[in-house]
Amino acid sequence: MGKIVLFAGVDPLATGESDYAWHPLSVLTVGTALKAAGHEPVVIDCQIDAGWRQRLREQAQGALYVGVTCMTGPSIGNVLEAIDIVRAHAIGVPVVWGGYHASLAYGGIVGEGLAEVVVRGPGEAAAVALAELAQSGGSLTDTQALGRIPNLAFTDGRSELRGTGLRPRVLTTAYGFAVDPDTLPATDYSLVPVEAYYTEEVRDLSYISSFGCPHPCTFCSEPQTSLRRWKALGAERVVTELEALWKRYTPDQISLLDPNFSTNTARVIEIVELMERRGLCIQLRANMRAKDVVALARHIDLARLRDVGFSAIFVGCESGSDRMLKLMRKQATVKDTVDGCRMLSAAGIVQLTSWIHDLPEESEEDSALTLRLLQDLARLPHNQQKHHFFTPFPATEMYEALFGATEDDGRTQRQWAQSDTYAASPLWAGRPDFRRRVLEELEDLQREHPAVLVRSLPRLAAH
Ligand code: B12
Repeated sequence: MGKIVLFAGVDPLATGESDYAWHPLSVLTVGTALKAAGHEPVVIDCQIDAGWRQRLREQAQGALYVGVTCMTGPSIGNVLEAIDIVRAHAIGVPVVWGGYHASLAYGGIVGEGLAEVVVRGPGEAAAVALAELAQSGGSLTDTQALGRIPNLAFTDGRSELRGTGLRPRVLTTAYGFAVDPDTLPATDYSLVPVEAYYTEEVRDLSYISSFGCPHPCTFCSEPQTSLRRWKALGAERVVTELEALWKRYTPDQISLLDPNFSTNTARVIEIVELMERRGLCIQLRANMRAKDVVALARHIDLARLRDVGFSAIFVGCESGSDRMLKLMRKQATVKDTVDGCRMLSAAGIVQLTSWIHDLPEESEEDSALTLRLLQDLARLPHNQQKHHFFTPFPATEMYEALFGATEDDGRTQRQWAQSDTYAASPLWAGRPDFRRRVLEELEDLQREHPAVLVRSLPRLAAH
């Protein structure tokens, strides 16, 4: 069985988004599937490996393929550098690009000839099928063989008229999202040196228990990747795995990176009850919608969540204007945000709220409503806020309303690498005066409540 090199390009330390490294679940899940199928995955993560370029140069030689992954934004630059290394030092070794950015901007990647194959969406089965194809002497440019593997994009070398000109023709295979995750093996963390991600201040371990999201929010890419479906590991398995990870790797917190951990409130309650029955208290952080928090509180005292370890809940609030929430199809109201935050606060749980400013069509009045709400929430115990300026992400409804179909936009990956919600992206500078005014108000808020604004404020575009 052959070697597959998996390169993780997301580097929040380099961009200042985080002061600790995050375990790269994207390549861990794919690597786990490859290992379970008898292959030899080698993970290279630029976050924790300063010598990654040299290691990649050596490891890529003789690999069945090199898989790369990243999100839209600066980490694309790392992936492009990794691809250059493979092309220069492992001639003939194919490149397979998967993950969030590739799933959304696959047309551009294939069109630029950066990867032989793009894997769209869930990648475990495709990664194994590609390894088997390469192992059996097949080629990752054999369009007939590729055509039999779901979730791929590639070119047959022909050209077609797209957008403003002739581009390589992009072929895609059927897109599947609905594999039962309970059939997947438990993520094999031994593929990375888990403790190398810990710092003196925090020993954080990443874990994921469910995939996809049923909501149609227009700024978010999840509706495109999950097709608004949701699938989850059963409560019993989640609790058993969390307990094992807690004991084996002794983190001081586990981050549940589900797009929306609370999609099924009955599952959340089952998890809490199982943890209670097993006498567990594991420090947990999770994403929940405010509306789900309110729904949960109808069936369970939120203090029970806190008592089994739920210490911080990330809540995507986005705006304090119902008009904007409706426009972005958030399927929730400002009242949900207020109620959800108050309930978490009363239970002693930190609310890590996230906000988007200068949305398209956002008026001064909408913005004033948001700023007023921020003031109110900042007075709640355990309220924290993270602020972003709107940046359109590929294939989202909002991006396509502004620029037309992502597949035809002609953007290069170098251009996409400039996408950034903190440092003002040249892809979308927004309204500078609007942003300046919001920043002034946020600076006032920060002076008044320094502990509430957890990250540095977003920056304006440089002129
Ligand atoms: C954890 C996380 C982070 C962590 C990343 C940690 C890390 N080392 O990976 C941090 C906090 C750093 C982060 C940052 C950002 N994030 Co983020 N993040 C997430 C989150 C919560 C979970 C991602 C995850 O690990 N999923 C679990 C894994 C298993 O899923 P996966 O990566 O998709 O992998 C599967 C497939 O894609 C595929 N696959 C993946 N890679 C590969 C590779 C190969 C070779 C193959 C074959 C297959 C394959 O197979 C896997 C298994 O099925 C998501 C999800 C969400 N909806 O909220 C957002 C999300 C991915 N992030 C998002 C955004 C917008 C960002 C930021 C751009 C925000 C910003 N600051 O502007 C930054 C960019 C970071 C950077 N520097 O590039 C968006 C994605 C937008 C996009 N177009 O990429 C999401 C979807 C959130 C949202 N709803 O908008 N993020």
